[in-house]
Amino acid sequence: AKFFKEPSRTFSEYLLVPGYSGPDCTPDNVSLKTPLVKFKKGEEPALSLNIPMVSAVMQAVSGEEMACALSREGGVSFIYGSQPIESQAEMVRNVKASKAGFVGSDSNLSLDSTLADVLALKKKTGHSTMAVTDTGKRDGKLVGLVTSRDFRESRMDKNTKVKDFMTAFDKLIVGKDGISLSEANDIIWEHKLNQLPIVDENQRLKAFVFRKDYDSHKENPNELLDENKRYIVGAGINTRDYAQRVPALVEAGVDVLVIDSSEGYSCWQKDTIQWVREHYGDSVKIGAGNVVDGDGFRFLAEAGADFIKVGIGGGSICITREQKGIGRGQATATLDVANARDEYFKNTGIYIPICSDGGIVHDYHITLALAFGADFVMLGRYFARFKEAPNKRVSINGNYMKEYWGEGSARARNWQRYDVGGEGKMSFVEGVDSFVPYAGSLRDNVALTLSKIKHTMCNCGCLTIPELQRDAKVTLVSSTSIVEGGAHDVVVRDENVDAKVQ
Ligand code: MZP
Repeated sequence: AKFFKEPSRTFSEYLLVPGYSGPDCTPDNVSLKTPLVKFKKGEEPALSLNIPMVSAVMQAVSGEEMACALSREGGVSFIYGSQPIESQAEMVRNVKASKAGFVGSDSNLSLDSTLADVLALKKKTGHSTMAVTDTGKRDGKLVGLVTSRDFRESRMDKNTKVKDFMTAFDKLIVGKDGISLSEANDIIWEHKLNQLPIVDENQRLKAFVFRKDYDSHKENPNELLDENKRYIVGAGINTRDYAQRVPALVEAGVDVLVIDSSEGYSCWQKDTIQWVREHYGDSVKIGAGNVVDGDGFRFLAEAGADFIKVGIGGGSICITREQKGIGRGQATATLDVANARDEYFKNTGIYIPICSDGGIVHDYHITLALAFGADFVMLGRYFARFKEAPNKRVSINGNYMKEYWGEGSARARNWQRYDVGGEGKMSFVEGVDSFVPYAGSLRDNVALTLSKIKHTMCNCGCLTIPELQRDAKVTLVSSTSIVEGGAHDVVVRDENVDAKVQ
């Protein structure tokens, strides 16, 4: 056997050492833009992310709502592939048909405006969704949300009023009919929501109430849209049914594919990429993985992958290392693959982005992954906690939790992800079924995470991800200094315990 000289390590074993921060080194000046697919030296990638975060190809994580919410913040979701081809394609189609941009109350639309007014404004602005207030002034009052689907599905008279046709949504979440505006606002503030959908007795959406300070009409500067102001969305595929699945996803408008597999250094991945190239040339973008060393990277790079995912066994719900004894510490794997990527770029002039997938526990792990050479990270547990994830919210001992299960668990039964040829069935589980604490809206949480990443980058004296990859100083920490990193040698104040002044 070949033995690696160094032990494989995880992100928790490292810290960043500050670099010089000049006067321009402020969070506002940090850009987190990063390539999603490969590009030639001197050229721009066909697809980039505005934030270095994508959501995992998992049933518990990446559905339609997640895809819209994450794209709105500048990242991309990969809609899970462990479902029938038609339903996955339908999800992609719905994301592409979803809104892209708001017309706020300054549009002068009101609930009393007619369909003709809305259509005229829609045409003028090119937006497919509109937020409509009851007053035409931005005063935080009742707001309706109108999507293009409402218009398609309805055969309404052009004189129909907005308040009468905002009923065409087919999915819903929270809220109840007959709620007063002040009640709605209380709920919004209590639960730190940005918006509260109001549904009728048939659970169909009637309206949204927005938080008072919610700037519904202002574009998010990170929002990720390609042509026609549509959200960018990805989808996972496998190495068995790609000849049927890929055409359906492409027809639905998918922007980028990824072969979702626990082990990507295989002939099956090469065959899948080749099939895509034969049928679509370079017009369909396809990532591959997962690999954990330079050999795996070079194989998939030669096979034509547009990006390459790194990571085996580090996922929070993953028991692959226990079950099969394969894997590698995520920090070491990322560094090794990043070095192979840089070498490949030097030799060929082609830059292939790499994605560190799984095992991100703290926000600073993302910054470390980038410093270790990742171009972006894929997260499952992190996104599964949000209300936009398709998993159920449950209450356990009075605490809200979200269900989170691995693709290799008996619940997901995604044998294709663990396919090593032979008969198509699951022989043993490689993932668990679990819960994660509910954390509210994606938007609030992602904003906080990005703020931490930007602050850390400023401490390192870096304003871009390539600068961080090049200039970051990283130190290994001893187990004793890890203890020093938390609160220590103090009794942390417990709010439930009274401290009487003596
Ligand atoms: P995490 O963000 O929850 O730590 O890890 C998410 C990643 O774990 C996924 O993107 C995928 O690569 C991997 N995964 C998903 N299901 C399993 C499993 O059941 C798994 N073993 O390892």
